[in-house]
Amino acid sequence: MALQASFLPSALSVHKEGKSSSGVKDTAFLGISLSDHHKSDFSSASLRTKQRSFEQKKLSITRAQTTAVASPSINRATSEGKKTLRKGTVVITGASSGLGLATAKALADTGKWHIVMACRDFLKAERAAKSVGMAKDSYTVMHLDLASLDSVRQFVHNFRRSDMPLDVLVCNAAVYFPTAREPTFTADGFELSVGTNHLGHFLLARLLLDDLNKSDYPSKRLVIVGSITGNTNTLAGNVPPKANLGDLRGLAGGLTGLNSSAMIDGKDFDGAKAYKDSKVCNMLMMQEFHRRYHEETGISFTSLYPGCIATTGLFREHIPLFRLLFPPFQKFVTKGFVSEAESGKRLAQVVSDPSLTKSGVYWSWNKDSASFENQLSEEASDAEKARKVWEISEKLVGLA
Ligand code: LMG
Ligand code: NDP
Ligand code: PMR
Repeated sequence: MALQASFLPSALSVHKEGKSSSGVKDTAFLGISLSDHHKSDFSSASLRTKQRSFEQKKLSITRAQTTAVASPSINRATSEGKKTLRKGTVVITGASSGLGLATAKALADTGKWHIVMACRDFLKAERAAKSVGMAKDSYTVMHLDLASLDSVRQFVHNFRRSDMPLDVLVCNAAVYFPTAREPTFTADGFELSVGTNHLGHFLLARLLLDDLNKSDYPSKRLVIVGSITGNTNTLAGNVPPKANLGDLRGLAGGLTGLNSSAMIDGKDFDGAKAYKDSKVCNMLMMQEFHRRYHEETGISFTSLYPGCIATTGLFREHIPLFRLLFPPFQKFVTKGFVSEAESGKRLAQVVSDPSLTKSGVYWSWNKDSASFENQLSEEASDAEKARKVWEISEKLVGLA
C-alpha cells in the first residue's frame, strides 16, 4: 500500500497538525472551511473589486487589439441530429515531458480534447508529442517560458490571438534544483524554482482567469499540480529539508538574494526546500483562487498529488546515484511509485472527469488508483498565509 494513503487517513496525520477530524473525507475541506471563506472574502473584498476592474479594463484593451474571440457553441449537431459536446481546449504548461506529456497524451487519446502544449522548448515539445503518438490535429505547441514574466504575458497574448477558447488550464511545469549550492534566478530576478513553479504560474493563471470565465464549456477548471513533499502531515513531507514559508519575509523582499534572501522564509538558500516551498505556494494559491472566484465564476479550482513519478525529468539535476536508486526505492520500499502513463491518467481525470468537478480539493489516489479528497498540511491550508502569499505575489508579478 502506498505509504501516503496509509498515513493520511490515520489519526497521526491529523493530530500532528492539531486538527481534530477523523477521516479523509471529513477533513478534506479544512483548508476551505466556511468560516475561512467568509473571513478571506470580507477582508479583501474592496481590494479585489479594484483589482478586478483594473484587470478587466486591461483585458478589454488587449482584446480590442487582437481578433475578436469566436464564441464556440457547446453543442454541435451531428449528422444524425444528435447533440455532442464540442472538443474542450486545455492549456498544459510543461507538456514536453513527464506528467504534462503523459496527461496531454491521455487527453488526446480520448478525441475530446485539443491540447495547447505551453512549453519553453518548442522543438522538444513537438518531438515529444510525436514520440508518444499524439494525433497531429490534437495539439498546438505554444511558447511559454515561466521563468520570464514577459514571456508569460506574450503567451497570453498569443493564445488570445489563436481564437481558441480556454476551458481548462493546467499549471504543471516545474523545476527542482536539489544539489545547487547557490541560487539561480529568473529573468525578473526571482529565485528560479519559486519564480518558475509559483510566480510564473501565478501570473499566467491570473491573466487567463478572464479567458476561463468566458468559456461556455460545461466544466471550466484551473488545476495546479501540488505534491506530497510540500505537505508536512505526511512521512514524505518530513524528509529534510521540510517546506516552511515562515513569515514570508524573503518573498516580500522579492527572492532576489541581494538585499533579501532567495528563500521565501528569508533563510539561507536550499534548493530542495525552495522546490517544496514552491509546491506549498501552488496548493495555497489553488485554495485562494477557490475562495476568491469559485462562487462568482463557477470555475473549479483543484490541486493534486499524482503519486511519485520517480522517472521524470524533475530529477535531472540530482546526482546519478539518486536517479538510479530513487525509482526502486519508491517502487519497493515506499510503494508510492507511479508510472508516467498512470500519473497522466490521474491528471487527465482532474481535467475532464465529471466526478472530479468539486472546487477547492487536493486530489490523491489510493493503492487501487481510486481518487479521494486528501487533507493538506496545516501550513498548506492556512487561509491567512494564502492571502498574504497572494498579495505579495501580485505585487511581484506586476498585478498590484
Ligand atoms: C536532502 O537530504 C539534502 O540535504 C538536500 O541537499 C537535497 O538534496 C534533498 O530532497 C533532496 O535531500 C535529504 C535526505 C538525503 O536525507 C534524508 O532523507 C535523511 C534521512 C532522514 C529520514 C527522515 C525520515 C522521515 C522522518 C519522518 C518523521 C516522522 C514524522 C511522522 C509524521 C507523520 C505524520 C503523519 O539522504 C538520503 O536520501 C539518503 C537517506 C538514506 C536513509 C535510508 C533510509 C532507508 C531507506 C531504504 C532504502 C533504499 C535505498 C534507496 C535510497 C534512495 C535515496 C532516497
Ligand atoms: P518534468 O521535468 O518531466 O516536467 C517538467 C516540465 O516543466 C517540463 O516539460 C519542463 O520543460 C517544464 N518547464 C520547466 N521549466 C519551465 C519554464 N521555465 N517554462 C516552461 N516550462 C518549463 O517533471 P514532472 O513531470 O515530474 O513534473 C511535473 C509536475 O509534477 C511538477 O509540477 C511537479 O512538481 C509535479 N510532481 C512531480 C512528482 C514526481 O514524482 N515527479 C511528484 C509530485 C508532483 P522542458 O521539457 O523544456 O525541460
Ligand atoms: Mg521521498 C513514505 C513515502 C514517500 C513518498 C510517497 C515519497 C515521495 N517519499 C517517501 C519517503 C521518503 N523519501 C523517505 C523515507 C526518504 C528518506 C530515505 C525519502 C527521500 C527522498 C529524497 C532524498 N524523497 C525524495 C527525495 C527527493 O529528492 C525528492 C524530493 O523531495 O523532491 C522535492 C523526493 C520525493 N519523495 C516523494 C516524492 C513524490 C518526491 C519527489 C517529488 C515531488 O514532491 O514533487
